[in-house]
Amino acid sequence: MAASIFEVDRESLSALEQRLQMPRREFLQFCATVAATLGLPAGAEAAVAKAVESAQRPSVIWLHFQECTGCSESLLRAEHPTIEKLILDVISLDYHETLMVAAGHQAEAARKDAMKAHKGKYVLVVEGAIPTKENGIYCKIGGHTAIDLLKECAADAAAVIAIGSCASWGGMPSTIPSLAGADSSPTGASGVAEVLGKPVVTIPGCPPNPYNFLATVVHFLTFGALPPVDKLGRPLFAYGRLIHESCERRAHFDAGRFAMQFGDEGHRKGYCLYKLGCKGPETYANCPTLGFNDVGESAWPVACGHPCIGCSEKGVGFQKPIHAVAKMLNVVPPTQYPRISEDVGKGASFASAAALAAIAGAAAGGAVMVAKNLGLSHQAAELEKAKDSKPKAEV
Ligand code: FSX
Ligand code: SF4
Ligand code: F3S
Repeated sequence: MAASIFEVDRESLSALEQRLQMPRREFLQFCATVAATLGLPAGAEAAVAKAVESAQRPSVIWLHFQECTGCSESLLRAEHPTIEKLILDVISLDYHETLMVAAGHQAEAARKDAMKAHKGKYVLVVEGAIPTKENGIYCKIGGHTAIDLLKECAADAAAVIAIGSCASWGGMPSTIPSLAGADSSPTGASGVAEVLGKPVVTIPGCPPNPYNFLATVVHFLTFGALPPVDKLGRPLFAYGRLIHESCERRAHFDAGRFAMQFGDEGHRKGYCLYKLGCKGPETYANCPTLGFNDVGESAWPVACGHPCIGCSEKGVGFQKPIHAVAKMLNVVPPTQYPRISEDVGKGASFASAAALAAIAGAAAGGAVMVAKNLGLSHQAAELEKAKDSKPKAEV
């Protein structure tokens, strides 16, 4: 039988309650949430609780390069349960430029001391992109370029985690300006793996969900290893599925009900945001199932009415225009869509659509229809339709 979370020693739970100043119920809920986020089997929450409760507090060195510090902010500003308490309890944050009191030479000394004391055992977390043009002169800390600092700190690290899209693949600083002739970012902003020339664990997102980072750290504590990742180094528990696969508006996509403009009827009714540029069909992340700000599943960009911009996906976020329609990666859309609002008895019925599809038959015919339906080409018709369907005076 699987171990139960209630088997966790009561005494150690009391000690933990004191240490974290967090009711044990909240702590146990947190362990169950992390175990579920990691996709672990039933009973694994007990192992998570034990690992956190007896945490060896691995030393963490946290570097900041080209970024906005939103990754640290989102991690430390979470409200319920107080994630920062947990994160600061399970790790020993020995160097973090934004949070540490030390400055200048003292800060440099803290980094060197932690690296020496925990050689081969510390976890290196990198936030921000690394500018590589002109030998890295665009980001220097304590007289060293980001390139040199990264290489020096990574050399003796037990694990390297790139947090945020900037550190994962360049993120916002890697945006190519729309200047004539520009084919790369002005500073050559790059991801950690690219600069180190070896794969690292990446937690992309701008900012990433703090639970994805915390769950990765807890996995390291519980199993002594980082979680399984995809070819871009992203933990599969968080980035194994397309957003489009778990989106709550998906039924509208399948039924062909789209918002065509912000504030139109479809938008007000919560229809699919594909035609407003939603990049859910080409972005791998668990935003719809995890949500942000500890308020449940409905707190994420699409639920709030804005298309996903693909902030976590290399080649999509900060690279493709926000309102350009997404590429369908692995989901084939239906070939026939009804209009957003259809009068009874008008337009294509399911049967006639099926007959039409059968006549069109060939894949080529289907592809033309898909292109037509998914493009913005019938926006004008939709607007006309909306005008016609304005409520008429009662008779
Ligand atoms: Fe980048 Fe994180 Fe976006 Fe900001 O720093 S992923 S710009 S949220 O803070 O690195
Ligand atoms: Fe959701 Fe976007 Fe997919 Fe529509 S296109 S179902 S809004 S993820
Ligand atoms: Fe980013 Fe899209 Fe999630 S914009 S936060 S990947 S919904």
